[in-house]
Amino acid sequence: MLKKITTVASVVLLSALTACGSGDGAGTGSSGSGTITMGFAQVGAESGWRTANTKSIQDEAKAAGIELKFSDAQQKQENQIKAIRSYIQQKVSVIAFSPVVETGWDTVLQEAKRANIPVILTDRSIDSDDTSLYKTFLGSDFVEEGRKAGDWLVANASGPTNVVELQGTTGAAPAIDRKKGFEEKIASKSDIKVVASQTGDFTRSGGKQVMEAFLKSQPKIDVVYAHNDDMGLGAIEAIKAAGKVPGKDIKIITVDAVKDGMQALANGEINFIVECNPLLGKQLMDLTKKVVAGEQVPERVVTEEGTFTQEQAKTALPQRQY
Ligand code: GYE
Repeated sequence: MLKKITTVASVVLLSALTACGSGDGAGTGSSGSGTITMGFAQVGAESGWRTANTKSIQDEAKAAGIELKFSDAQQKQENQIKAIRSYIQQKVSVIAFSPVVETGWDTVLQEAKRANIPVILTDRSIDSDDTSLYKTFLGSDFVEEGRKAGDWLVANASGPTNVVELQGTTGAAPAIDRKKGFEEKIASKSDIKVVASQTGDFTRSGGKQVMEAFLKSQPKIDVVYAHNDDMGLGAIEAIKAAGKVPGKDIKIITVDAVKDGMQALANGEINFIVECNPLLGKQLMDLTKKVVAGEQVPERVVTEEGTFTQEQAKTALPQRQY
């Protein structure tokens, strides 16, 4: 349907070497027919971002002639581990996945390593000391995204400002890092305070529910910082239901910049969005081909992204692809 942007990211070479020091490559790396097979263990279908990410991976696998085995873990680590084990059994050429949470991956990734199947992390990373468990990590700098959100608030807040935070999935890299980067920046202004912070699981319904509770328990809320658009959109519903005006009575900052978020920004209901680009499919397939060919790949590939104000959203919306 839609053509993919191919210039979404820049390659940052933190190291000229692959993350795997052993240099054992991908084995034969392809099935008997010579076709590369990829087992992809997706997080779930929790947000507009995820929908766009899944489509990008499916479209670009097709375009690259890579046979894709795709699974949706419904935001549960145990499901992702099961999917990875089944890909090992099926002897795929490459396993790629977006880890729902940061920790608890070493055992299953050691199994993949023993089977000589290379692993590529995409979108979210893992927290492990053993960098030989994966070849490369392709995705955004989530701490930087949090910093951009914090910078905007520091520049735009006037007087004592009470913030409520809607966190992403507990234990997920983007939830941990977006919180961290934001806190780092607002620390410079003592009158900006996070008065409540809770997970909305990156979903619209989660954001709505948590915001309803915040509106009841917090006497003064000036700003919502939501770790993604979907939770921000859920918060908008809760704010309206409480008889307040989103974007005016309560300002809203989100991350992602998917179409629904950008529309709300252009309409004045969200005040600022930090972009996080989901179109990782093309780069993932390029990296996969290199890894299978035994070529060296950078250990980290960072996605390039910006931010949007309400005026910028109005201009960008007609060309927005997702
Ligand atoms: O921001 C959120 C999704 O991991 C970057 O996951 C991704 C995040 C994205 O559910 O909308």
